[in-house]
Amino acid sequence: MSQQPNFIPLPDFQKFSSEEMLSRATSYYQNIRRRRTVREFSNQPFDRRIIEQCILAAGTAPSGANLQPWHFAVVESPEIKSKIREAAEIEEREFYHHKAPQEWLNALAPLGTDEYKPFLEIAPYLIVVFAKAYESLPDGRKVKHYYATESVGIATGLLINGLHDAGLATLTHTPSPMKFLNSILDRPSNERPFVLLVTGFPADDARVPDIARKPLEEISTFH
Ligand code: IYR
Repeated sequence: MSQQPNFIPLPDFQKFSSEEMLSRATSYYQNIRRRRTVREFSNQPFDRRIIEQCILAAGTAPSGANLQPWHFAVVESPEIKSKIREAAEIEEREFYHHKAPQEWLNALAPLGTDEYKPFLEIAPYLIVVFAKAYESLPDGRKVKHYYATESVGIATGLLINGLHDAGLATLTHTPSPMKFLNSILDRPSNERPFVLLVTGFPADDARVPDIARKPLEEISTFH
């Protein structure tokens, strides 16, 4: 038996004048263009409620059949951060010295990345985003999640945007493979690590690669 839909009037939609819309869109762009992926973090702590609000924001993302196929594991414990660093560096050593084809290493060269991941211990929080391919019900049945990867990607975008807007820097880190995160964080097998978001203030002397974003003409067509 499928459930009947239940509709309510659209709540809280805001309408603005045309000028205000343009001004808001411009401000949004001017703010988000300041976001840079940072690899040099300060250990300065900050209020955990900031992360909680950003996770709530991420949880508003559209998702396949509204099944909300995400889990956000927030790591603050120095012991767990050390375990994650150790496991990630094992994978990364393998990647940089054996697995990565030269073409991939060439593509990464402008970013100056390597197998050392001190930020995994320095930054105050690591947010591990998991994607759930299905939900396991208590009776053992499985509920399939549709478009789980796309949905979690959108939620992660909202999360990154929220953290940036709150005045924090992030690094989207994907040690590969990162199944070790399930065992370290004791997450069930229906959850697949999607991305690890290193979150904190940039180090005072943080530097970022001198790279640019593509212009509007290159990333869009209007039909
Ligand atoms: N996971 C590795 C390699 C890496 C891959 C991509 I694609 C990047 O944009 C950056 C790094 C690492 O974190 O160093």
